[in-house]
Amino acid sequence: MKALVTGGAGFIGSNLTAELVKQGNDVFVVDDLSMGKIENLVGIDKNKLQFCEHSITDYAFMRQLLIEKKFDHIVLLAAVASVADSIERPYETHLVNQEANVNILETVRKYKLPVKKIIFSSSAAVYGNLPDLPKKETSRVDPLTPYAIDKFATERFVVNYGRLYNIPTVATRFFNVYGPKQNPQSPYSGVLSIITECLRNNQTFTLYGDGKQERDFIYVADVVKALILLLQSDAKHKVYNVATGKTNSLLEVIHEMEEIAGRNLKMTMGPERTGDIKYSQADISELGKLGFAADNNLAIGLEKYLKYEKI
Ligand code: UD2
Repeated sequence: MKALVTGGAGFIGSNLTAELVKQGNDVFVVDDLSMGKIENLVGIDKNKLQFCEHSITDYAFMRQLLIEKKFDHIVLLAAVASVADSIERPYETHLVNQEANVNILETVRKYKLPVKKIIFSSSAAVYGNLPDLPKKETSRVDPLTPYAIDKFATERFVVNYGRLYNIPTVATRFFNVYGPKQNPQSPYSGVLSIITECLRNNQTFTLYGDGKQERDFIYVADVVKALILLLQSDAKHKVYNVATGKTNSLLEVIHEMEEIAGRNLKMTMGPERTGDIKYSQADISELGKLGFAADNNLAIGLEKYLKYEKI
C-alpha cells in the first residue's frame, strides 16, 4: 500500500511510519518539522520512505501531491498539538488543525481520488471538563479551547464528508499517549516524557495538584496498532476512542517509574493547573468490536519506554 502520513516526523507519526514501512508499505511523510524531528525517522528503510519538509497549509502543494501519488491510505497526524499554543495563536493553529485538513478532504472529493482509508487524529480534549465517565464516543462533548474546537470540527468534516461523498473516513480520539520519541521540551508536553527527562538529568519535576488526577495512559505502540487496524478494517464514518480503558493516578505512575528506574524522582509540588481535568478515562468498546486490545499495560509500557530511553 502507498500511505501518506502528515506529521510523520512527530511522536505518533514517526512510530506509525516505522511500523508501516516494516510491514512493507511505501510511506510518504509530509512534516514541517515545527514539532517533529528528522532524527525520528532515522533507521527506517529509505527505499520505502519519502520525506518532504513542507507545511500541510500549502494547499497547492498538497493538492498536487495527492493527485500525483494517489495514496491508498492517508493518516492525518500533522497538528499544532499544544493546547497552550492554540490559546496564544488561535487563528494560525486553526489553519493547521482544521483548514489544511479540509483542503485534503476537498481534494480527495473534487478529484475523486481512489483512497482506501483516511484517518484523522482527534483528541480526548473534545470531551472537555464534563464529569461523565468513562467517555464513550457518544458522550457529550465540550471543546473548550481553539485546539479542541478545531479537533472536534474537523472530526465532523471528516466523518460527514465521508458519508456525503462516499469516502472511507474515520477519526480517532487519542487519550494520553506516551512512549519513545515523545518530545519533552515544552511544559505542556506529555507528562511522562517530562518525568523521564527529569529522571535522566536528575532534575526536579513539578507536580501540579495533588497527584491524584487520573489519566488513561496508552503506550504509543498500541496507538500504532489501533491505527493500522483501522486502516485495514471496514470501519468508516465513525469516531473511535484510542486508549486502554484503564486509569492510573499520576502518583501511581511516578511510583512505577521510580521502581523501574531504581531511583527516586526529585519532586516539588505546584498549584493545580487552571482547567486541569481531574479524571479522564475512555470506554474503548467500539475499538474492541474491531478486535482491538492494548498489548501493553502501564507496567510493561513504562518498562519498554524507560529501556528505550536507557534509564
Ligand atoms: C492532554 C493533552 C492535551 C489535551 C488534554 C485534553 C498531552 C500531552 N496533552 O492533557 O493536549 O488534549 O489532554 O484533556 O497529551 N503535569 C504535572 N507536571 C508537569 C506536566 C504535567 O504535574 O510538568 C500534570 C498535569 O497538570 C496533568 C497531568 O500531569 O494533571 C497530565 O498532563 P499532560 O499535559 O501530560 O496531559 P493532559 O491530560 O493534561
